[in-house]
Amino acid sequence: MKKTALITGATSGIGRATAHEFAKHGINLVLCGRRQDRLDSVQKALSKQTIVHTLNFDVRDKTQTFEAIASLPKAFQNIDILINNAGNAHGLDPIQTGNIDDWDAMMDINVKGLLYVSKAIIPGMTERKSGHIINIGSSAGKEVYPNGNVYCGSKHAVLAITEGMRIDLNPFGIKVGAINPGLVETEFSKVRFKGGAAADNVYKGYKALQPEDVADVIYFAVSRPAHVNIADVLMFCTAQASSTIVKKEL
Ligand code: NDP
Ligand code: 8X3
Repeated sequence: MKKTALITGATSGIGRATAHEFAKHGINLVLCGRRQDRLDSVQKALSKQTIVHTLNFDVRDKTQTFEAIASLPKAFQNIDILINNAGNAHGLDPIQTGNIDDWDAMMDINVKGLLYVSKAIIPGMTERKSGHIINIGSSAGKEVYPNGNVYCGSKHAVLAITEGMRIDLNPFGIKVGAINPGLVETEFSKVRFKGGAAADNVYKGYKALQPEDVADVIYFAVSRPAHVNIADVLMFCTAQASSTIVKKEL
């Protein structure tokens, strides 16, 4: 029986690469994001390999989130795998000068959005007594770095929520885990620095993780035997030793 995965943030970066990886393995896909043109192009690219349904909603908006997931056609309603990936950093500022709209965005998207999507999907999983949830955390969820304050807080919350989910969903045989990458070359820094020049330098002078590297690990986690749950993964590129130590050759 083919499995169905719902991936948030499938229009870019890690989410899109995961959609490609899952499609290669014939997993049915529900791809989510806000940019319809991107959803259309990913759907077009992957429809040759598997069946794909797209949902356009903002995870910050709980009504939109619940309505979108409730609208799934029958063939896509039973979500076996949930990849809670949508999220970003907004800004990189000391706490005393941080921007409140950036703080709202990070807590609303990375934390509350993950909760809304999970709340819409988990009842089906508990009813069927099966399922697999992978939350995309970050090395920023394990270690706080200068000016990372609220983004790190949002990713620490993702890790705490992941543990809580694993405990509460244990009686239902639902697997829950977190994949926590360090620097990955995606649109992440363009969003963090609002398209500013600072984004251009983030991945210079070393080979950062590529979104496909993270997608490989996500697929590894979802393809383990039924009795194996990959609970927590921290992954860095070779040049990175911690949030603040990156060997660069400039
Ligand atoms: P990208 O910016 O490339 O992708 C972010 C994705 O999230 C997009 O598909 C975007 O879709 C979606 N998204 C953002 N905001 C919303 C929203 N309000 N509602 C719905 N979807 C939203 O970044 P990455 O691929 O790098 O990031 C994916 C995840 O990985 C994030 O949770 C990030 O924190 C985490 N991460 C990233 C690392 C990195 O260095 N890149 C390292 C560690 C973790 P759209 O704009 O179409 O809505
Ligand atoms: C993204 C990695 O180091 O920019 O979560 O926080 S970092």
